[in-house]
Amino acid sequence: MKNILDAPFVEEMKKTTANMYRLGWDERNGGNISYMLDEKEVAEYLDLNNVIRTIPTGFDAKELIGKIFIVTGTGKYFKNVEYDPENNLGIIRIAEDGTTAELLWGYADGGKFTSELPAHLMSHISRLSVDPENRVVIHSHPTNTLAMNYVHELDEKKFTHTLWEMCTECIVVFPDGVGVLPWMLCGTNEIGEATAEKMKEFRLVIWAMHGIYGAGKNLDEAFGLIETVEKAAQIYMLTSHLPRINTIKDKDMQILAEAFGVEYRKDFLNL
Ligand code: 2HA
Ligand code: ZN
Repeated sequence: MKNILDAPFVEEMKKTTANMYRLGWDERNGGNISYMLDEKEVAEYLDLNNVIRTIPTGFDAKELIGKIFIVTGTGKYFKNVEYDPENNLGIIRIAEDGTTAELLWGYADGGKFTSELPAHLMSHISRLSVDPENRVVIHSHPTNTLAMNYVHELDEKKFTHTLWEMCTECIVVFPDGVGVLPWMLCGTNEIGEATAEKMKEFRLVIWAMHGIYGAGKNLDEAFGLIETVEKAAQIYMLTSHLPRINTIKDKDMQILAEAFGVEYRKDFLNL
């Protein structure tokens, strides 16, 4: 059996959480990540018959029975993951009943998965229904994205349109746009269900005045989506109080989307 601390997926989680912490997006215990792993790969590092303990999830994820995820721990700090993965991360498998998580590794101090597990697992189910390759869901509190929530209308079309206008590549990176949820209580099944509903349509979902969710087939893709939104939001926050002299026009965005051959939300442009 190989050493789990050398597993590429543990290494990736360490690097991603450290990176996000240093970008200032994941203060204290802010943010969480879930990453679906390949059973055969995990079996190189862990005895899959050895369940350390079981933890109720509080909802039914029958679509994910048997699936294995590496997930950040509740109350844990992204800052600390790289130094102490075994306490700050856990590897769980969704049990046969669909409502229990079997701990295969991690949460070594008796901890458990993020309080946002419902939003994560329900989002996995939604994304998998439209993209069987989806593996990763990331939640984060990126600074400018959050700032923009306070000064921009929280309308999906208007919010996406503004982000697309802020950098030439935005419409190419997230042609499907950004879903927006109103402020809601976090950590609940309700916000999980609302996020998952949006995730059928969008890979990015804003939680108003809280943060963002991004989904993708790997950590790079999910992170890169959030990073691109955050960059656009930064340009917006640097310029929105100044007279606008130039802009990317809707026609330009259409030309871009067509040149790159992406399926974009035509109804989000005013052509
Ligand atoms: O895990 O970000 O939304 C801390 C959070 C909750
Ligand atoms: Zn949060």
